[in-house]
Amino acid sequence: MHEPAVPHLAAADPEIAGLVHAEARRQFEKIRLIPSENYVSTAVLEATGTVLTNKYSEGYAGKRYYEGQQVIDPIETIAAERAKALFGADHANVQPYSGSPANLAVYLAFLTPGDTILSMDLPMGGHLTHGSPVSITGKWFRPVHYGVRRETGRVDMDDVREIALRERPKMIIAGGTAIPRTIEFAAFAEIAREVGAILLADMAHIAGLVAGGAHPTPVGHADVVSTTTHKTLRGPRGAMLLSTAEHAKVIDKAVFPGLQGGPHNHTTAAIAVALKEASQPSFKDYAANVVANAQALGEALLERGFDLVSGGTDNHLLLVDLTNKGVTGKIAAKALDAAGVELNFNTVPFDPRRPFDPSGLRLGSPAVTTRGLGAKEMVHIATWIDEAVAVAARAGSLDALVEPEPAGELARIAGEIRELLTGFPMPGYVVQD
Ligand code: DSN
Repeated sequence: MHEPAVPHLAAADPEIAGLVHAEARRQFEKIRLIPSENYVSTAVLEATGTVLTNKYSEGYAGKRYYEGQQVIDPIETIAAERAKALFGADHANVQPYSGSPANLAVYLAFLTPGDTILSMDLPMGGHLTHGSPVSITGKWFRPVHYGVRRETGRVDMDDVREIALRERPKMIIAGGTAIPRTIEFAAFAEIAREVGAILLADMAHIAGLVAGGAHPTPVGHADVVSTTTHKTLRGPRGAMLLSTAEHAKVIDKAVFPGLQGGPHNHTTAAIAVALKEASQPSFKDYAANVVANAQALGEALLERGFDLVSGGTDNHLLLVDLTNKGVTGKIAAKALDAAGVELNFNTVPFDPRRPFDPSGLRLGSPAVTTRGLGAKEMVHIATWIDEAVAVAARAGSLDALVEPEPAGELARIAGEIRELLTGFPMPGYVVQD
């Protein structure tokens, strides 16, 4: 059942309490490979469930628009100071509600509608808020994009420089959501300086690796760094903006009153707790293990004939092109979910298929690493993925997955996974039945 226990919720609203327990159990019994997800500690869970949710605090510590900030001010100050210390930044704003508003605040701080931005194209591994045509950032600004090279699956910094010199963007964004290789922040900074652009580093996916020393930091290179707090960083759902002292004021004004109202104080407290956890020596081991596990999983998948974009990974994330397996990402992801392996279908660079039914899968190691799984288990996981993808390919359609033969085979794998995971405790769940 869910831990901490929710007896009052169970009494007041058994329907929702039942669903909370069901989700806790689902998370316990599945191999969770969505690279942007994790398991937070019980301390972080507790912080998110406190009376801090009752308080409005528009403004910043010492300058609020509501009374009664005697406790909230120190909480937000502690969170910001911990963020600055952990990442070595001059300034931290811990109020953004999540990654998209954090990025939007940066646009508001530095750009006016119609300005050009240079960022990674969404189908190449970028993010919606990096100028996708369906996002406000693509509708109100003028995005130009870089991608990866077809032969290498990697960003070529000469290509980025060439586009920047041609298009003269006002802002360059480094980072994305499906990048399996090291992001060259220093090279991005050099290009940004050359063309007089602001550099925004979106390190949402890799913030925990940066904190744990397993990926080079963008701090010291980028003018502004945006990050969510709930991915590899292993905090509550939220976000932060880090900046140089020069940009502190304009960033703060953009977040509030520019874009948002009152900060979510229970989230701020939980961010502070997560940042304290991330500053402990054990977090360095976690970050190193995240990368080691992703690489072990990648090797085991390559041995089973899977085609990895860029041939492997430097970080927590793997992008698999399933074209050679004769099955689409969507059918494979659905089959894997039934088999107890949770990941997401994803476009691969130069994907000929549509985003809602693309050629690839995106997977990663943060959550399984938090559970304590290691290199040996990564080989088991690769075997199960291989088996489930083969079932999906034989079935050939979503409808056929529920027929007795594929469904039985997928249920067999799910049973083996449940068995394995009983040996790996999960914060947020206690086995009771
Ligand atoms: N939705 C996040 C991800 O899964 O990568 C990005 O915002």
